[in-house]
Amino acid sequence: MISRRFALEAAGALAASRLEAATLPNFVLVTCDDLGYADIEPFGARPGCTPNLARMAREGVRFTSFYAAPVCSPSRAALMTGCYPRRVGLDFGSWHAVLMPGDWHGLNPGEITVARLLKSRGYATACIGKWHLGDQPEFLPARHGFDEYYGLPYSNDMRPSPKPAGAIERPHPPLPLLRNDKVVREVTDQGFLTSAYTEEALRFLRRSRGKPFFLYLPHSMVHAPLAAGPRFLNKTGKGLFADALAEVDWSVGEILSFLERQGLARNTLVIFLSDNGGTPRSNNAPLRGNKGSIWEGGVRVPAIFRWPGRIREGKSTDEIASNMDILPTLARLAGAEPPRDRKIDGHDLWDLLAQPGAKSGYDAFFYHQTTRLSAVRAGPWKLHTTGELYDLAGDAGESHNVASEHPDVVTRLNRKLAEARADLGDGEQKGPGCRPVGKAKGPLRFWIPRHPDSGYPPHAPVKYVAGSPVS
Ligand SMILES: [Ca+2]
Repeated sequence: MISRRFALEAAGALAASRLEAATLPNFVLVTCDDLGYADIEPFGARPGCTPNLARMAREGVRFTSFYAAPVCSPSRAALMTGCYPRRVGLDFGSWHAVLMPGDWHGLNPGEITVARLLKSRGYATACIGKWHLGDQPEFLPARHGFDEYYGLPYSNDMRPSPKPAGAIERPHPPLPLLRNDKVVREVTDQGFLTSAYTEEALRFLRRSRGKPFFLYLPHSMVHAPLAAGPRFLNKTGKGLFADALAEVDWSVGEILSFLERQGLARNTLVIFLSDNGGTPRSNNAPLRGNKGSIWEGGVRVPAIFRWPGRIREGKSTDEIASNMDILPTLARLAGAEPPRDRKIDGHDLWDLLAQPGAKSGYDAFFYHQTTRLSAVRAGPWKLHTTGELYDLAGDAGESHNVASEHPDVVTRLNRKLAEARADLGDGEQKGPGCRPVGKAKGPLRFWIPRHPDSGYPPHAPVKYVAGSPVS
């Protein structure tokens, strides 16, 4: 009897867990690298240039004040952890603004990523594309909650260079295309990347039916050097940037079509973001500045959320949101408990997605340019630490400093900046709210031995010396 009762209970528990798995939503998070605010149709680009993203916006919610960090590694740290990059030690790389090949820094394996939270709820998880949160084995996606990884561990410009060895522009070996922790291809011509990522993503989705899934698809494009596959190269008539972007848009379309064909669209939240503002080749209008700066053009990115039948359709919100909000939002939808033993800076976006007139969770949003606390936004007001104040509601281009007209606002926002300094510090001075960056135990490895012209012996072991650059 006991064993029969146990069997019945076990069967009941299994049925309940299956039922839960059937109702847990799926998540697809696609990012484009260095895509400017107005590079895509729903944010002002020419009609017809990104039809699939236009459709996503028609069928979902567009965020017009969505923030990221101004460069790759910090932005991805915020996206994965729900925290300001500075809180997790990745506001700056170890010797450059972002992490470099063979870097001894990376996302601390003790951090809790959105993938790890979802995995704890039974999700199948995959990262397919550019990681850029550390290329040493202890920092790769497998150590951060992803079942599978396929892609480049860092930026696609960290490749062989004709420049002589120097502090920053060091020649690199070909790009390593990784499958989990093995190099499967040495990449020089990047034209196949977008389609390879897409095919890999579709294979993961096919394999994952029957389980809730989280697909993170961070495209390497449209970060320079630009490349497009044969079906897209020279097809737009608008240059290589437009060709590469058209292929990313195609990739989004492939994912949406797959979800529809499989009857998964109504149970899948699809999110599209850029990781930082556009470079000068992008259209950031009406914003000022570019990638790397904390002018709006460096950090305000296009963002679209689509979930037919579950969130608002064809709507937009100008409320402050950020890529730090992905973790709390997905955690809530998956019934996962966000970490309580540490501070998370992001906010749950559900109300903004589902309810008209909902308000931002941010009473203040802070801008860091690498290690420097550089500005704060509260409502429509943005105060730079230089003392300039802009009313972004009427002046998104930050052209008219109104500090002298609104001393009360300046005082209030300076108080916010002081709170941020007390928490996270500023510049070299870390605050009590900063957690340690991940540090490789060494010896450091290069996935592909360095180029013989790099000035480094190609197979020499690389030694990690605490606090100093790799030599
Ligand atoms: Ca980027």
